[in-house]
Amino acid sequence: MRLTVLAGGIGGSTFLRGLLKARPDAEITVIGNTADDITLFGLRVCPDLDTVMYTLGDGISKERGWGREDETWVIKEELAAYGMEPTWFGLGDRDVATHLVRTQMLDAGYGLTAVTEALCTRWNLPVRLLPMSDDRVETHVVVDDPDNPGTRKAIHFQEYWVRLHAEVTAHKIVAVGQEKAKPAPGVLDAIAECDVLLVPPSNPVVSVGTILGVPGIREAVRETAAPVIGLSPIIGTGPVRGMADKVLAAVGVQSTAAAVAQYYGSRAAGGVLDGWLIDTSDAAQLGAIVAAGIHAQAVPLWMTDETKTAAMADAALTLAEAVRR
Ligand code: FO1
Repeated sequence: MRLTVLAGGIGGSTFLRGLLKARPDAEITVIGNTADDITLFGLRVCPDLDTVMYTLGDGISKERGWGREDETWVIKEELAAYGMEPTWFGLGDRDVATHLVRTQMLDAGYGLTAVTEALCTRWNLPVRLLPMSDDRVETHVVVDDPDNPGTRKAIHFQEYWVRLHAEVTAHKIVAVGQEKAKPAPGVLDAIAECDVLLVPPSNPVVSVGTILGVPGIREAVRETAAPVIGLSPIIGTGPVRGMADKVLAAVGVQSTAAAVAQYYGSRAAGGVLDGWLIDTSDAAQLGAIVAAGIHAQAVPLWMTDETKTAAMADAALTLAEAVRR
């Protein structure tokens, strides 16, 4: 069975571990979000690609959910001693090696797809990991400028997320460069040729939204013969993890399972979803989702361990067969 998954960082990676447990023999292609990427100290950092790679390659820090296990921070300390900014982004020594390899290959003219394939070779990934695009797309967030009251400024998503903990109002989310970006090699085929396309509980705006926003990708999702099944990243009115609710507000979407389903939209009504899984505690929202033209089911969605996540993945694949046209 060929499965394609549009994944962000931590939520997407956690879901993928459950999917692999549920379907160990499936051929899985992950289309990873690259709009979180940032260049720091001359190094290109790809947080969502690295989180998938480290998680499925068993190198991830389980405590942090990002970066490496058994990490040390000497380079970070030395950079701070030189007064180098930013100091708010945690670059671990092991992680820096990944960024050195990536940056060296990019500078040699390789595209991000080839670089990602080379990095993943070391990690023996059980999936094929593709960046959404080889072109640069960077999410920036428009916030109030504390130094000039009454004015606003755009900051990199990582500064909003890591330095400001998404605690300030995001007036606007802008994926810089997205309109000129092209889907990376293999991305459109992976969407057209899979048996089921899955949208895991990643951030619908700055992870899945930025993938769908690459010209050609949303259209390919709408046209694929495969059922498109999503899992809600929101339970109750809060995100399963992370701060999805903060960026949903920026795009005027309520932080509920039904509102996110409507944000993605049913395929029949011009959106991308055929089916949507919500948590059992949100079952009262099923009617609204079905009324929006999306098949829906309420199952436990807390990814507290791999067995529970595997059950969610299984439920998504079962719903896919139920809605297959
Ligand atoms: N997240 C943090 O909250 N603090 C950090 O210092 C941090 C560093 C970091 C370094 C490499 C990397 O791949 C990810 C890192 N993240 C950090 C997570 C990152 O901000 C998020 O994984 C995504 O960008 C949002 O999904």
